[in-house]
Amino acid sequence: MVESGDPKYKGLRSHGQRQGMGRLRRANSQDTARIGGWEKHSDDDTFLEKHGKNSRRSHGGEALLAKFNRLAGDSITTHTMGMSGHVCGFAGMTVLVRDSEGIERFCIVRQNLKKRIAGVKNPLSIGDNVRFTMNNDEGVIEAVCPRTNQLARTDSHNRALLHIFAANIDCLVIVAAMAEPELKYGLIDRYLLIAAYNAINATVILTKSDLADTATPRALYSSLQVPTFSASIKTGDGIKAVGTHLAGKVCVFAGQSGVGKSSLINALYPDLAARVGSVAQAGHGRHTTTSSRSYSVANGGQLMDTPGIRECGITGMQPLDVALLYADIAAQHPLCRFDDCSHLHEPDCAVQAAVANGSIAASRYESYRSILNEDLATP
Ligand SMILES: Nc1nc2c(ncn2[C@@H]2O[C@H](COP(=O)(O)OP(=O)(O)O)[C@@H](O)[C@H]2O)c(=O)[nH]1
Ligand SMILES: [Mg+2]
Ligand SMILES: [Zn+2]
Repeated sequence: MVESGDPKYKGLRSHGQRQGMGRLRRANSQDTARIGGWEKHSDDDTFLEKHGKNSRRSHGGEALLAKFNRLAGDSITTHTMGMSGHVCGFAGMTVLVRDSEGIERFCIVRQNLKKRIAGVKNPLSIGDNVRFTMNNDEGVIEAVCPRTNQLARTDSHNRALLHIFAANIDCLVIVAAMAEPELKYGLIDRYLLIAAYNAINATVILTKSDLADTATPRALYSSLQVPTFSASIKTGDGIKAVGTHLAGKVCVFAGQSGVGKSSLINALYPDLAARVGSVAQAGHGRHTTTSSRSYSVANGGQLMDTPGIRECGITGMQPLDVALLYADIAAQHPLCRFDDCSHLHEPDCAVQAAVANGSIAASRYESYRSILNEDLATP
């Protein structure tokens, strides 16, 4: 019922098509958390620790995406072969593919496709659009389509090896609570930076709006052109609006533990809990619990459960990347005296002037400075 009638699954999303087209069906339930760890990977207690100054991992950003797409593009002759589907999970050597009718099948990967896409730990990621053929009862993935974006990092032991956690993400849903735990502007800013660096749209959801007024952070992130919502499962505030905004999109939820991700997801997708049980049964008893997984949800979108957002970090970036990807800072950058102004100590710095007169929020400059001074400092 959920997948089969949905136009989203009738074919591949074309390269570059970022926005979904599903419609909200129901998104205002106030059910309490009951999926129980479906998004086991998305809690971010350790985010700041792991990506402090000791972490020097690079995830490579656009160059690595371009490399993947070049390799994937080499298989272009097979892009019309067989049937289309997208990768939604893994079990051992096999890949779970959801076809255009919403049917999930385990597939093996054609050996020459594996060889072609070398240098990555797994040639395929959840979210990849693939072409597959049926060989008797066995699905075989023949080709992978170019990606619009990916969440990735290099291996900590082998920098030539790339881990890709998710591909073709429409929206990074940054969840932050107004209280319990206290609102952390810096964490929101880091996620926004990761999203921008990886060409992923982001949305901020300010949860527990029943505990504190969301006006200040809402105004701040809205002014940065980030769709920003307040939400509460206690009062129902924002649930419908968030559901409408996310309808049809492929989403990764990120946020600290306890901010209300599970509660929000249950409120948005009341049908998911029931289905996750049966999804886990799929694949002929094989376990799918150890790696990334994506689920289709009632509004035509997908929910990705992946450790990637926790692990990809920001350490591959150059200070100038950060300056240019912070929208408010980038807007002032051309007015600085020096072209390569770091906005930390230079004279005639327009960014520092804007912070002083309040047109750049102090919290934004603080997180920018902390990223440059701590995460990206040369040891
Ligand atoms: N007051 C209030 N509490 C909430 C809200 N959403 C979630 N909570 C509570 O916050 C706690 C953590 O929620 P949970 O969904 O497990 O957070 P997660 O760790 O991000 O998945 C639970 O005790 C929830 O009942 C909300 O909108 N308002
Ligand atoms: Mg949770
Ligand atoms: Zn400057």
